[in-house]
Amino acid sequence: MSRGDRFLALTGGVGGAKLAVGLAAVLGPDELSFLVNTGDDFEHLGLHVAPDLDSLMYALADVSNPDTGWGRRGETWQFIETLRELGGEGWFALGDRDLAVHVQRTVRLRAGASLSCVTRELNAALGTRHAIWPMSDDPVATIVHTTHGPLAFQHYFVRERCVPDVTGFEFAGAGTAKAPVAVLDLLAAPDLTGIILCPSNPYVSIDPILAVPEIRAALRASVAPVVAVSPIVAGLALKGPTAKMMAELKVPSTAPAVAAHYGDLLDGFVIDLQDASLLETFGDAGPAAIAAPTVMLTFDDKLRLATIVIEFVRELRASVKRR
Ligand code: FO1
Repeated sequence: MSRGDRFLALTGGVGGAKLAVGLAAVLGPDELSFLVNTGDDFEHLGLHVAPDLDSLMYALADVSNPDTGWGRRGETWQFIETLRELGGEGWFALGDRDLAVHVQRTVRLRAGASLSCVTRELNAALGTRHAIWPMSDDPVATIVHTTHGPLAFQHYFVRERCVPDVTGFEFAGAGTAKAPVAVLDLLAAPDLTGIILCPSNPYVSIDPILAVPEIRAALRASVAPVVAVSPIVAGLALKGPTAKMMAELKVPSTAPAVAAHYGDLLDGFVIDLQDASLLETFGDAGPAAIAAPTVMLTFDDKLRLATIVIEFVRELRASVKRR
């Protein structure tokens, strides 16, 4: 049932992709586009690896590994096992089928195609239907500052298993990175319905996107409400190191602290039913807040949350007078 809605969803990889699957099941390709973090991208073994773009692509194509959230279901590992036997760099597990995606992406980038273009080609080949945009075609690298010194994102996340205490984050290149023009056009559209921040890590999945100046300015200027879904439930992150990072940054690991992190960018915030008692902490000055079942284990969970979030956004669009 198309209502002429237009939504943009900002997401990282694993956690955000769950809601993305629900949103894509409810909204058609003409109603929903995705803007994805590329701060996790890195050059590895001579290949351009784009974990969040791939996690979203695999999730929307329904080929993702349900146990890890990254990589492909039914993957084989002959390449990485052989590389390890040869004494090569084996800490980042590239599956055989996944490897083909990185090779193809790298070949196309070296031939002069933009990351947006290659992303479109790969998604067309895997049969996803919704537009997926990298936050920029320009390189942006998330650097995690830790008590052990600065670490490139994948070195912190995978090689060091998120063990070092974090002290801050840097998004190298973000300040001069250009956003995709189509995304800026969508954000400036007078009929944009809403902007959804998926339940991804606010520090290393959503913040890198917001660090691109054109994107942050366009979000602020948009007529559409910005609604975030909390990745923190009952003080814990459902996936990944968000709660650990918050503790190390001396921020309470609570859903309201996530809303406070996004600050006045937000018009709406969705917390889990388990945190419903915290709704009263959102005063009149803050974003409108609702509680919903945000834990997504099954496809039905994803569909249910997406339906609630979309309805919440529509209500805010109708009622909230924008800046
Ligand atoms: N995450 C891991 O924890 N270990 C891995 O070996 C690993 C390999 C990997 C390969 C391709 C890919 O696209 C993602 C991969 N990830 C792996 C996930 C990825 O590092 C993170 O989930 C994201 O960067 C955080 O959003």
